[in-house]
Amino acid sequence: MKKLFVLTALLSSTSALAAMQTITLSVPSMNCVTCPITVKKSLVNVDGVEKADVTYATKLAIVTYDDDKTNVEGLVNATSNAGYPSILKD
Ligand SMILES: [Cu+2]
Repeated sequence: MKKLFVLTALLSSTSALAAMQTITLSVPSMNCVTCPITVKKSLVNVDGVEKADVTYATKLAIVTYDDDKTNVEGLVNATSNAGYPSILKD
């Protein structure tokens, strides 16, 4: 019985890891060094976002999120609502 419980816990933690996604968004309207702060804040406030690295020099946002909780559209909406429209970079 105990073994079964451990196995179940192991399987559910594996599927939680599998749900993490990392994408790169292009945020062309960032025009100064403080813009990334606003963009990053908008992204990390989205439920499910674990990490957001936003760089002014490249105008890119690299976002790690749980795809059970949000998706690309949710991330794009978050930056757009903060005044910085973004698009998925592939
Ligand atoms: Cu700025």
